[in-house]
Amino acid sequence: MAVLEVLHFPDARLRKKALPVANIDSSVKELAEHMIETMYAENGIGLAATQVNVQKRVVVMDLSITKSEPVVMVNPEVLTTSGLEQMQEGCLSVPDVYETVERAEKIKFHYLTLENKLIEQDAEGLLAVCVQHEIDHLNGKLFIDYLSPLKRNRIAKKLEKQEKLESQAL
Ligand code: GNR
Ligand code: NI
Repeated sequence: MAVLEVLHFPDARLRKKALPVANIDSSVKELAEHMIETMYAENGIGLAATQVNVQKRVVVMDLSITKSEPVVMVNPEVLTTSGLEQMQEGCLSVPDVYETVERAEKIKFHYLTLENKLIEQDAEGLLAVCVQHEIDHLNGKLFIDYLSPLKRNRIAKKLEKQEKLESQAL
């Protein structure tokens, strides 16, 4: 297993659109393993392949308190939505930024497991937010895209400055 590097906004690679997985082969299984380890190492509740510079539609998630129930979602898709809800979001690719985003309150979604089984599920609350957040990543979209351009530019400046300082400290 390995902890992969997580790309940070405004890295242009976060804007690439991931391609559907045609075959759930050993490379996809290995990617999922590495992504789970990376998610735990970074204390995230979810991670999309785009964030580790892989353009495949693979997401991992673990909303359990014990961090012992990883879920791998291949080719996840939202099927239907209802309602709107605001929630404070964060992102491993936008460190230390927490902002309120409005999304669908309830969703029906589906995905393939690593065993190639199609799972259809209803979600609300944090799971619904997380699924929408991760599918956005696969489409090259970030939660800060829902904010005003002024706010987003301020965040870009702040993160660029921070990365510069961190690279000097090494
Ligand atoms: O760890 C994460 N927490 C989180 C909190 C609120 C809404 C979405 C998220 S996802 C985020 C991990 C991440 O960046 N996934 O892409
Ligand atoms: Ni994210």
